Amino acid sequence: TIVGEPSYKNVLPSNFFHGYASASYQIEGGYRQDGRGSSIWDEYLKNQENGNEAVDSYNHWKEDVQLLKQYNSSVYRFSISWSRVKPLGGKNDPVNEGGIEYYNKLIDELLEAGITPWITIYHWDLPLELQNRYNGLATEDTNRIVEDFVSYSQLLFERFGDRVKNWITLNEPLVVTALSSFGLIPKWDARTSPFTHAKNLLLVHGYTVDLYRREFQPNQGGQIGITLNCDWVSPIDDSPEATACAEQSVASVLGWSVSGETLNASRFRANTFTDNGRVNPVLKERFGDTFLDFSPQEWNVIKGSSDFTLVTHNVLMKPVAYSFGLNHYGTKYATGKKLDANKAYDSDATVQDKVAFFFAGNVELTAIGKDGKVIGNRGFNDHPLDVPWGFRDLLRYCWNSYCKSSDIPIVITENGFATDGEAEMSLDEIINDTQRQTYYNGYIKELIEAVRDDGIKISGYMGWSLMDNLEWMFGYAPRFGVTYVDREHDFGRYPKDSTKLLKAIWEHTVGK
Ligand code: GBH
Repeated sequence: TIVGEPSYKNVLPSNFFHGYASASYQIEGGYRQDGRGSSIWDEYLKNQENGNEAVDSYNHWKEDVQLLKQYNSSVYRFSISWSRVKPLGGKNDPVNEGGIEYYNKLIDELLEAGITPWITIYHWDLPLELQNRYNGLATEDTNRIVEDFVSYSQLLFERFGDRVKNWITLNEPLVVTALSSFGLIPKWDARTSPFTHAKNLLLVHGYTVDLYRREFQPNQGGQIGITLNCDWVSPIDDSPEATACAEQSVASVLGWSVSGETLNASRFRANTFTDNGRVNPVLKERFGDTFLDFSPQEWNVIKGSSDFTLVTHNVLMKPVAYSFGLNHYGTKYATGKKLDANKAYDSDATVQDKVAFFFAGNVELTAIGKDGKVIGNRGFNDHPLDVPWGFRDLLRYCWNSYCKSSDIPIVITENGFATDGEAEMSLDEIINDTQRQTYYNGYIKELIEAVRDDGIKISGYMGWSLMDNLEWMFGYAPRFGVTYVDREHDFGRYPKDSTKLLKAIWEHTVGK
């Protein structure tokens, strides 16, 4: 069954690209094959459902490319497993040619199928050795992580940059910070200051971009940027508390990595991570010395350090194909009610809840509206809520706050919906994924209307995810895939009906 139908013929430009996204630890498996080293997730999840086998893309990559082809995808976003190409991770540690070979084959197969690769350099799977050596991305010794990260990135540019023209340094730096610093991975919580972590993330990003621009971009001619996540928050009523809470929540989530003059409304600036390299005075007052300033030299490296998501003021430093990389899932209401710390940090809270608590002043986000009803259809395990209008509001917000004045298009690097219980369902029932189709249909309709009616520029869209995979510490129960994978038997891949819906939508709406 296909739910909904494509509308608005040829509304999108003919160069609009579309496809799906994934991440190495969530799909590859093959955790001991051909010399891969351990990542922090191997260690963290060793006694529970984990990515040892995942959906075995390490051995099924040819089929994965066939799926993308069958779905008419023009792009595929995937990430490199750092410990597969450099098992110990460090600058002076050896390269694993077996790992390099895997990605070479994948890239070549994609190109042959007419699919443009987008590579995420870091989608959360740090080599375990670097965590053990100096506390990884949370280290107080910034130089060490910068050196190791940049050297790893250089390896990727050298080996793959002749064919790969789209690079994302970090997936969701805010979530990376949250995983360790806001207690999502309790084990690493205690030793980690979120500010040190955030600073390290911005610096590894900035220095990697700097290297690419100096050494590789002139010949390779690609673009490089960062992907940020933001769920939408809408005030539950028109009270000043609810309004302020909603605004501050969104502004601080994006502001964790994006800051400065691009945020026109001055009230938002109080929540951003940095203000021209100096710690925002409001944050400094609240967090004191734990919040580190950047040195002028460091700040120079971070300024303008993205071709497709601005990390700060100087948006137009280097004219390549600019766009704003955005991952989006769902929407909640802001009440503006104060919470106590225990509530805000309970296991139910999403990353955005925690950040709102942290930055926007101990406030409550909720899925329950004034009418007592859940804001939208609930996906499994607290993400995401199906609220298409929230996506539209976020697109308008990003366009008006960051993109419009410099004419920078938005690119959606992740968007999707998780269902549950498929283990109990027949294959037919799994394939007939009406809930997911309803989600995609609604969200993509909003995207198309944003282009048509709001004049917002959007260059491309990637659904999360190409196939069911490991949803990190939540295991395999939340299923975000448009493809079912039979992990019980042979890792067989079965396209769900949403792939047909999306194919039809793009066929109909992308200009010829
Ligand atoms: C992404 O992060 C990751 O990049 C990816 O690896 C992961 O598999 C994927 O999402 C799915 O989770 O309660 O409706 O407000 C996601 C960051 C932040 C997205 C919290 C969902 C809550 C949605 N998440 N958000 S809602």
